[in-house]
Amino acid sequence: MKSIIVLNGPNLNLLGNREPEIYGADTLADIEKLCMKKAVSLNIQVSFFQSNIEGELVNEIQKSKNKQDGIILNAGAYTHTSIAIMDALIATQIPTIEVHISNIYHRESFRHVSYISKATIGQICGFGIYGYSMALDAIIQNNL
Ligand code: CA2
Repeated sequence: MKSIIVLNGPNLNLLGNREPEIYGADTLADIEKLCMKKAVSLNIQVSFFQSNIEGELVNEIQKSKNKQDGIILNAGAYTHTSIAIMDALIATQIPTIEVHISNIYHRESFRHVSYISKATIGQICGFGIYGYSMALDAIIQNNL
């Protein structure tokens, strides 16, 4: 059975508490529930990790090598700054899809740049938490 890890970066643990006009009212627990449901329908295993710390996300990406078949990654604000996360993804060579809840291209110009997209298959943004479910579909359709 294929195994996918869903990684969430800084402040995504706060979802549902603030800025619902941008991120909606759903929480991180709701994202995990949605992914679990999708995983059942796709007959895959899914696991989750969230951290506010860049190095912990790098560690988790490194640990995924030879354990995970794919990564779904919302790196939060590290998307726009982190060469370290980009390098970890390139080093591990695991197929990765980048997800953003909001449409980053409708927002401030500093959010229009993604360092990690250099290391990912593709990006899904602007569809709220359903982007995670779409990413699981896409990574399986991509025939890892
Ligand atoms: O749209 C996304 O998913 C983002 O990755 C979310 C990041 C943001 O820095 C990216 O530019 C786009 C921020 C997540 C912070 O989420 C919060 C949720 C509630 C309250 C405060 C922040």
